[in-house]
Amino acid sequence: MERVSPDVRPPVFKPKMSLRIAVVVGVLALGAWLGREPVADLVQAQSPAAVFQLNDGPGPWFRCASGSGCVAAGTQSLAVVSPGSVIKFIGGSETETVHTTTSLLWPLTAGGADAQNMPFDQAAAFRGAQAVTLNTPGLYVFVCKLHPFMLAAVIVDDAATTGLDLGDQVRLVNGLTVPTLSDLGVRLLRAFFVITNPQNYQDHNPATNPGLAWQVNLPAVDVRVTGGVVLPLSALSIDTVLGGPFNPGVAGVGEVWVDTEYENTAGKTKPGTATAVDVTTWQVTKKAALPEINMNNPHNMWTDKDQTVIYQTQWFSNKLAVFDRQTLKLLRNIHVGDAPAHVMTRVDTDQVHVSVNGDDHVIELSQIGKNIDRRIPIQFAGENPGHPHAHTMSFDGQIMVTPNSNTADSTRIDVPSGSIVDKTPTGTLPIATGMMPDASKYYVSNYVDSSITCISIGAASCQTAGGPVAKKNISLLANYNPVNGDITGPVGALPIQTPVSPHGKWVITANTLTATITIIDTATDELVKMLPCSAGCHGVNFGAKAGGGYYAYVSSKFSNDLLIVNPDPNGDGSAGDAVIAGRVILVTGAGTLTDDTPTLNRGMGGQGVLAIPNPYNGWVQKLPQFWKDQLTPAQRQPFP
Ligand SMILES: [Cu+2]
Repeated sequence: MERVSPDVRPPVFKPKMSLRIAVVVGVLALGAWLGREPVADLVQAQSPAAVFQLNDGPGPWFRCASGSGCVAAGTQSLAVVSPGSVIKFIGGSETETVHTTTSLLWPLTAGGADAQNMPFDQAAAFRGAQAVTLNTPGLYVFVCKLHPFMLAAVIVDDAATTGLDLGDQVRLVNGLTVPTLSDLGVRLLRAFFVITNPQNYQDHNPATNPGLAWQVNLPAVDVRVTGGVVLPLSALSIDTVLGGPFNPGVAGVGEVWVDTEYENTAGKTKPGTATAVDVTTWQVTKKAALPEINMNNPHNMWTDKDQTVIYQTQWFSNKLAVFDRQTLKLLRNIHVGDAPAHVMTRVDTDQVHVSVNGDDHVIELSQIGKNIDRRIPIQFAGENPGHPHAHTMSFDGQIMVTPNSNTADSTRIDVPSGSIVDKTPTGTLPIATGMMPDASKYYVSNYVDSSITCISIGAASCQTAGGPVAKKNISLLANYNPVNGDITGPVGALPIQTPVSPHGKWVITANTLTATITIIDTATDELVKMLPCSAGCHGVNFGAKAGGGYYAYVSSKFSNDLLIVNPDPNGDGSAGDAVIAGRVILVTGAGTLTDDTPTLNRGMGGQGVLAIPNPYNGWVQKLPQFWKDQLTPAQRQPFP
């Protein structure tokens, strides 16, 4: 069992007797933390006590904008209120798309019941306002089911107790219940303070962070946790050193694009750029901000069969942008529907499929996005919208699968007819999919459950010790004790992208909470490896390695780096020897072609990843000769 390196696994907080001292100056500390208002004013119930403005970020996507409960605490997404307070969420002029304000976790009553009015959710993503009254003291976290890095936290504090009440236990929306004073509770709290403040993101660039320090200072305020223990929240602060850039020993083929979704530039108000790394030199060669369309949160990309354009979703908008891969010239900006998330092509026609995350369908467009050809529903009439996120297409263009984040299931579609063939229940908040190169089975990552659902297409193909089964749940937390933090094997919490390698041997998953990469061997459908990644790792995609084999490229939201994973250094087909082979900083350099000037959060927000040339079975066979010539015979035919 290897240990995760210190830059991704900050010291786990262990309760100590010395901390079990009620701090009599707690109220004063809170006053100092707030720095502006006496506590007495804050605990006055008002209606609403906190108004969260939903916005396109980055950082405080749920920004506490008004109300006596808003506190400045190294985050703008936290409110402290008294019991009986009304909390309001407004999806108005500050965001271009729809969202949900869904309970991620909430406290339990003294009797062990859910806090009143919990869980809070909506049947579909909305524009407009939502409100909820919070009565039970403790910690509440709200999340957008479409964009699950959008977070708001509310502490309902009983003024009669010492320290801000986080509650004895919290329950996650999937039912998992843990003490607030537990490893998982602590990880979630820390993650909240990192995610909601871009100043807490990791800067792996020695040019701007010479000591490669990573410090996250939580407020010096006392909180009351499990068993009435009072401790300073600042005990959970992070102070460590990050890894710097280094190049892999073996070059890649072509280039890799990363959506640096949180990078701000001078020429537009909305965040996000698409960054290209030449993987033969590991230099950042291109960065597209598309200021002429105020490109909004570029999230995921794909390319046409000739590898000439980049299809670029804008996740906080309703449009798909298409730009020239070499010149960055904008070709098209097409309305496709609310919160377009992922994009892939259909290999038999080179048509384009965009998942409409804020709605109930996938949009099919003609080549280069010239026209909208079809609207393909992903659920049956009368059902709640599925809010599909990262769909995957099969090698032959015949099958599409979607993870439906709103309805906890996955849809399989027959693409030529556009009809639903199957719907399979998954875990809570399924967000991404990956498919075998022969379409024998696919994998769905379940964000809140921290699991992967293997689903067979046709004959039972999900492997177990007792033989193949139709469906299998692969827990990413089986080797983790959420209370004491013990890790006894590969672990991943809050998994996101989960592609299958072009030759079908491995499933590689980026796990955003634990900052770990986990690898499943498709021959057993068991976890075989864990590697460290940067804060909020999110995107994974494969690209060809010079001379044969593959790299997996991993992006991280709360960081400015791209990691290069060599899944199989000894070439034996097993990923048990996988290593981090390199790290590239995603900021512009002297030779970078760009259409705008980066200003803030430079290179940050890593999400969608796309390798050129496209190495996947079905697509690789259609590459222009120029690209085929750079691949080995096995790469040109990855799945015999
Ligand atoms: Cu959202």
